[in-house]
Amino acid sequence: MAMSAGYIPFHPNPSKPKYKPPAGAVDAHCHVFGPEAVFPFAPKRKYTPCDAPKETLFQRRDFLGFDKNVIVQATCHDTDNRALVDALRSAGDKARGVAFVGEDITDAGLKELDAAGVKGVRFNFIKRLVDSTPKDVMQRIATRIAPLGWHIVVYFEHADLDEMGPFLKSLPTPLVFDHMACPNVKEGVDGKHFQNWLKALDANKTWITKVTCPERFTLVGPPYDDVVPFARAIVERFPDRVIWGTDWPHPNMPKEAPDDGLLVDMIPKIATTAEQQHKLLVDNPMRIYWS
Ligand code: 0GY
Repeated sequence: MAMSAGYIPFHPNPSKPKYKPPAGAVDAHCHVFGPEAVFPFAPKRKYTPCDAPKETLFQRRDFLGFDKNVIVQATCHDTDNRALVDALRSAGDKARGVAFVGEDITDAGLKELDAAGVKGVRFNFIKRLVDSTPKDVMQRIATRIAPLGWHIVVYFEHADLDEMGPFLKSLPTPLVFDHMACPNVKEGVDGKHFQNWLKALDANKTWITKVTCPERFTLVGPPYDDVVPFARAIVERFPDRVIWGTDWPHPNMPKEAPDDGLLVDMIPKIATTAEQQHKLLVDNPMRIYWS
């Protein structure tokens, strides 16, 4: 099956980052896609990406100076977690996973994911990526995964916080938010939505956020300096509740695939001390995914 029209494949030869991550650093948000010939994309998918197999992911991990990955199930595979599980089994202790499951998953299915290194499920509220799942279904899934010690990864836009807050607060596990919950750079760090988001993080001590995807939110393009103040404000205020990832292979970029080396070189701009960097890249992801 051909890639979706306009789909931009990942950068073929990223630059070697100048910033060297600390030993044991975790890329806590990345995906595997296919390969389609082995792990076909889901009939329900909203886009068809290029293949982005585990071998390339592991090469990029090593090239960029990382030790481990957290692989997040992407919507193009829907609830078929086989490519994810295969990558986790190949990586051994060097990867953990976040799955996407439906209510129909059996207890044995959950146990198998757990044994492969899955530590959470993803609830995706981004309309261009998924058809919405009723909240009561999500509640029931949450109730079933909580006893496994898993968490829930939430992909939503913090502009929807007022509407979503009560539901999010009702969930029984820690929450890990994708991509800073999608800041609107135009509104600025002092904008109402971003400030409300900071307040929500302050009030909910089991909420963790990824400070990822400047390339999705930038208005000016690489090296994405206009997104730095958002990520930095979060890291400074919540140093123990932030994690970082590349988002390789960068699905659905509108204009260009980011140079992963440039993304790594942003880290010292958003976490400005060695202590903050160690928490962001090692201590926090290890606590959430490896303990
Ligand atoms: C991301 C972001 C996107 C896609 C997916 O599951 C997905 O298909 O997550 C996106 O298009 O914003 O997390 O990589």
